[in-house]
Formats: sequence, C-alpha cells, structure tokens
Amino acid sequence: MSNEAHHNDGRRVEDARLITGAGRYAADWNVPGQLHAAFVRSDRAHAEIVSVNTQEAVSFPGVKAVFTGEDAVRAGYVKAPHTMGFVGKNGMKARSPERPVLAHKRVRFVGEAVALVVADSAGAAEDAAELVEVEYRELKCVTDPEAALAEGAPLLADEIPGNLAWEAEIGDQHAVEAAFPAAAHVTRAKIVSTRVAPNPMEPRACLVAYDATTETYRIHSPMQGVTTLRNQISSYTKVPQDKLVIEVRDVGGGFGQRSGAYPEYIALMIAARSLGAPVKWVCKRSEGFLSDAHGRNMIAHGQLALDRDGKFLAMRIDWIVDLGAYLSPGAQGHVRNTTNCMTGVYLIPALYGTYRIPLTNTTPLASYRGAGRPDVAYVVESLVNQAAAEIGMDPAELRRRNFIPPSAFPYSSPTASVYGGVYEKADLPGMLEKALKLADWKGFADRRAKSKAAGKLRGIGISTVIENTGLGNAPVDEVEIQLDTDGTVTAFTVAKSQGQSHETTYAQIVAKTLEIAPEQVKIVECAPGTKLKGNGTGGSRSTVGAGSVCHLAALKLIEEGKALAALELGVEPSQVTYGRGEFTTGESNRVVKLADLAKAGTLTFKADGKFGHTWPNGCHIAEVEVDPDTGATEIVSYCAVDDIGTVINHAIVEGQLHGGVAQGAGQVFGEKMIYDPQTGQPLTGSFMDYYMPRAGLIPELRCEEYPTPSTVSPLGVKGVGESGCTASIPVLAGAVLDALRPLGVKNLDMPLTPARLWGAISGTRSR
Ligand code: MCN
Repeated sequence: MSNEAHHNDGRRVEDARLITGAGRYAADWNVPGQLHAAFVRSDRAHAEIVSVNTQEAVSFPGVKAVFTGEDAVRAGYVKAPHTMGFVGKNGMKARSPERPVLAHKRVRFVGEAVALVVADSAGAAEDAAELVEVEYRELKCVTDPEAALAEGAPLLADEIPGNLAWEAEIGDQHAVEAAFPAAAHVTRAKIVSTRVAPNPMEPRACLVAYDATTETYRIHSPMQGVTTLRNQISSYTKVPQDKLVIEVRDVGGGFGQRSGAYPEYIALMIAARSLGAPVKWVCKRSEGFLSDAHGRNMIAHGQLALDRDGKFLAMRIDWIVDLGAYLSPGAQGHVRNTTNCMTGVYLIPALYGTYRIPLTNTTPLASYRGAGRPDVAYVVESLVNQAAAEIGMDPAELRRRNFIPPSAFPYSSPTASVYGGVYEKADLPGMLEKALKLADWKGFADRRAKSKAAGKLRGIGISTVIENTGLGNAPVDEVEIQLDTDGTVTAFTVAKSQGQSHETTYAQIVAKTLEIAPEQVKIVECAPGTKLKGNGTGGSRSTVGAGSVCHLAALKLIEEGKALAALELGVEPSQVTYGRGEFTTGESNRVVKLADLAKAGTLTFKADGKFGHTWPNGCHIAEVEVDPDTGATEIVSYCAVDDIGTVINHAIVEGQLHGGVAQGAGQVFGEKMIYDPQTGQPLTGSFMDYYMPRAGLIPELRCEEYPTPSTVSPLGVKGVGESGCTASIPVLAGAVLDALRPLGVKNLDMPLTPARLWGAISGTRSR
C-alpha cells in the first residue's frame, strides 16, 4: 500500500458526530440526583467585602445551600496555582494575592465569584443568587497596566508593593547600549497587543460528584488535557490526584483558555462534598466575558538599531505584561514564548529585554492561541516594517538582508539560554521567495494604482515569523495502544482535541506506521481514570508530542508483535517481518494477522517520548483595501507559506491556518476588552459590544507548504495550531498601515475599526 493510500482524503472522522448533534460537551453530562449552581459575582472592580447576607437566598424555594468565601477559607482552597515559576530580576519570584475560590474579604475584579448558590434547578439557583446581599466598601481601582505601575496607584495587595507581581531582564544591556549610538538609524515604537476575550463556542461548564466512601471527586469539564487540570486542582485543594477523576469527551474550542483549573470548579467541589449530591454549573456567555481568562494584553516599547546598509545591530524591548488581578495557571507563555522568539527570524547581534508584570483590577489572563508568540511577532515585525518605511527600503529586501541564514542553523538565539530557544533548521530566504511569488509581490504597485483609480487605499503587509512548539511541562508523553481480538487498534492519549481533529490525524499516524487503513484505528483521548502521563493540548505541541508517541507505540506493537508472532510461526523473532497488518516469515507461507495476535485477549503496548521545541516558521502576505470615506477595510488577498515540517493532513492544516488567521483578523479589526478606567467596569461584556470576526471578513486563503522536516520529532512534524494567529496579526495590521502611510499616518493601534481608520484618514486630511 502506498503512503498515499494510508492518508484518507482529509475528511475528519469526528465531523459526523460533531455536526449531527451527537457530540457530548460538558453541559451534556447529567447524573442522577444532580443539583444546579449559580455564582454571585462581584459587580465592583475593587472593594472590601463587609458582609455577605445569604438569608433570603437560603430560604428561596428549591435552594439547598449557599456557599461563601468563608467556606472557601475553611476548606483551605485559597492559593491558586500559577505557572510563573521563572526566576526574575535579583532572583525575584512571581507574586500573586491569595485567591480563595469564593472571594473572601476582598474582591479585585468585576466578575470574581463571591458566593455559590445550589438549588434543585438552574432557574431557582439563578433567581436565588440575585437575593444574596453583598455589602462592599469600595476601594479605588486601577485597570490600566501602566497606571498600575505608576507611583501612588491603588494597591491590589499590601504584600505586593507597587503592584509589581514580577520583574525580569534578559539579554545584554551593555551590548545594546553600546550598539545604539553607533547606529545609522533607530526605529522606535510603542506597540500594544490588545486584551481579547477568547470566547470558545462552548461556554464553560462543570459537573462535580463526590463519592464519600472512596473520597473521590468525579469532575466533568471542558479542558485541554486531563493531567494538567488534575495537577492544578490537586495543587489548589491538596486533594490527592488519584482522588480526582476527570471526564471529558468533546470540547467546543479551547484556545489555551481551557487549560487551567478555575476557582469555580473547586467551589463546586466544596458544594458537592458538603451536600452529598452532584452539582452542575453551566456558564452563561456574559458571565464568561467576566470570568473566563482573557488573552494577549501586552505593551512593548521597542527599539531597533540598523547600520547604513539596513543590517540590524541591536534591539531592545521593554514589556509590560498585564496578567490581571491574579496570576492564573496559564500565564507563563506570555513570558516564556516572547523570550524564546524575541529576535524573530533575524540575526540581531545584541538584544536586551525587560519584563514587568503589574496586577490590575481586571479579569486574569491566560494563554490564548499563540500565548505570547503572536505578541512578539507583532512587535518585531512591526518594528521591521516601520524600519523599512523609515529608511525607504522594500520590507522584503530588509528581511533578506537580516534573515538567519540556512547555514547558521541550528541557531542559538540571544535568548537561547533563558528558556531553551535553539532554533532548528529553517530555510527563511527560500520561504520568502516562495511567498513573494505566490502573492505576486512585484505586481503590487499596479494593483495599488488600480485600487486608487477606484477610490480605494490599497496596502500590502508581510510577516516572516518563527515560533517554538512542542516542549511541554510533563516529563514525558505516553501513548498506549490496545489491540483487540477483532484486530481493532485503539490508541489512548492524554492530549485533548478541542477542535484540532486529533481523532483523524493520530489515527492516520498509527495507520501509516502499521500500514493499515485509518478506519481500523480508534483514538481515545483522556480516558476517564487514565494513568498515562503526558501533556495537554496547548502550545501546538500535540502532534509533536502525542502524535510522535502514537508512531512510537505503533512501532512497539510491531516489535513486540514480532516476538509473539514468532511463537505462532515457530521461528525466531528475527525471522519475522511485518507489513500491512500481517506478520510473516520466509520460512513458511503462514501469516499472523493483527487479529490473530490478540485472539487470546486484548494486548497493550505503551510508548513514551520527550521532545524539545520544534520551530515552525512562515511567511504570510496580505493585501487590503481601505475605503477612505468610511474607514472600512476589506482583506482582498491572503497568502500563507508555512514550514510546519512533515504534514500529516493537508486539509486539517489548512483548517488550522484558517482558524488562526480568523482569530488574528478578529484582534486586528475589532476585538478588544475595554474597561472603564474610573469604575473598572468592563464595557464590552457581551456580543452587543464585543466584536467577533465573521466569515465575510476572511477571503479565500492561499496556503502553501515549504517544509523542512523537524529533527526533534520522529515524524518530522512541527506544530501548526497557532501559526495562523502568529503571522496574521503583523501582516494584517501592517497591510492597513501600508495603505494609510502615503497619507502620512505613521502608526495605528489595534483594533483597526472603520471609526479609527476614518479618524486617522480625516486627521491627515485636516492637516
Ligand atoms: N497537523 C498536521 N501536520 C503537522 C502539524 C499538525 O496534520 N505537521 C495537524 C495535527 O495532527 C492536528 C492539528 O494539525 O490535528 C493541530 O496540531 P498541532 O499543531 O500539534 O496543535 P495541537 O493539536 O497541539 O493544538 C493546539 C493548538 C493551540 S495551542 C490552540 S490555542 C488552538 C489550536 O491548536 N486551539 C484550537 N487550534 C484550534 N483549533 C480549534 N478548532 N479549536 C481550538 O480551540
């Protein structure tokens, strides 16, 4: 069977289930005797809690109990786990206020859970929640990260002076300071990656049941991998991991936001144990805007020094990373990934970066598709594009002059020693030329002239990006393959698809290794009670991690299968060969099929692997037309050339790019969480006010591959799940700026709404 025959035609095997309503999401789980929960949430951004009066709520018909911060403190569930374990300036460790799972004595953002009402119906719980009276003593709030760090800012926690949760510096300050005075040109910019609300399609939900005889909690929740959630819940509660059974089947989008243990889940554990009944909560969309972790939210002051020929000499980036009122479990990417990719795809001999993380009276932040990678790409690519405009050089040519050359790989970036940033091989010049051709870069001047004749401002944007994917926090990724008596092969993994089609692609991997049809392979992710070690899905690492181990486990089946088949065939294992689901020997015509191997009972084969970072990279080029009379933008073309190593499934990879580009476009053109600076109230708390990208925004993408197989993964794969986001933000924002630059517009802050662009255009006209 040829390799091609092992690939199906790209169709996702999970689609039939998901689009016919047969999916099973967190809210679809129901268990006998379950009760329903509603949270009372803070409507103040910053306040002391004077009292919580639950009397009326408790006596509301159907209500079983109301829990408050006192219950959370009594349980000892006050220390939220976070992953910012890095060592900062002068050995500084990250600091976060205590966070009881129901707020106690103090609230620090609008939406923080203050009380939990449990009733025999969701309606009763919601109605009673309105009867809980919370008396607050309001405190001054601060929602702007720069204001939070300023002298005299309201303090979120007495033990965290200056609201400074963490501070760090990386790189070589002296080298950078020496390089700048010698530069022929310095480009400077303040670049803001806006705060967005991820809004996966499936709202959060959680159902917790407690078995008093075994002291075990069974938790149904949407998440990205069973081990991460179990770890974090255990760390929040000190409940041993083997007393936490986590159940999940389908997840309707995650984007990083689902990876962590939210306080609500743990408050439900208190309720389920105390009431001796399962308790279920389904988050409403407007509640999600307030309490689901937000994404991005980084400010960078960047400076890039160039010599007379446009060669980069040095770069400095000062970051302010606003992670909200508390450090959440999923916040480390903001620092680790921006550090890993801080010089992008360029040779920049001297680099210096600083980080400051303030606490603000806003919803906590976590990884959001790209987790720092889109932010750093946006900063570096914007600096490069601005430098090209300032020195009057074609931005493609400026890139050519500064790329890390193929001969320099594996490339140890100036930040390689911080969190492990050695780039594996890439061919950046080749990638650029392919993309320029695909996008007909040379023909742009003509297209711009045509647009101008039609009364439109046309702009072109380019980004060349690289990102780290693969490495995870778990010590290894394990996969177990089960061979059943009928020859069916089932692979069990820890990673969890939230829409990334693992059931299709992992099955393809196993099928290809075993030379059988993908239909013969079933994938089960996060089986309840699984003892497998491994990483959740995040950081576009599942294919590098779990995918590679699927291959290794299938190889194990072949190797161990040979020994078993040898017994049947009456030969030495070395005399057995395997192919197309059959063990054969040159000694006879006898054949042992996979089903024969397991005829006496199911067999299992376990493999593990630990992989470093892989480095997908790409060049995206887009063109936009801006209507100067309305400020409305149309993306008129989008070309993506990506090196994601060996591709398992082309259709799925394109789908991943489409989704990522749409999310990037959403951020560029409209998405932004806005807080009222005086009151700390979110002003974009529903889809009435918060922009979401629609299908009409995104044109037909032209995607092409330019693979340099990874040497980190035995499959040669690099991740792709976040590539679309990382490349699209600089490319789309850059294209719009390019359209307006001839009018004298020098910078534009996202979101690039019609109103903002119209204002910028009118401003230049009135000048
Ligand atoms: N793939 C492939 N060939 C490659 C690389 C990947 O065919 N060389 C396939 C994979 O097998 C998998 C998909 O592409 O089916 C994505 O793989 P990978 O890049 O390994 O990413 P993960 O599976 O680890 O997914 C995580 C990534 C992240 S971090 C976010 S955030 C994200 C994303 O994927 N969230 C998503 N894509 C998403 N897509 C959907 N629909 N929903 C989300 O929540």
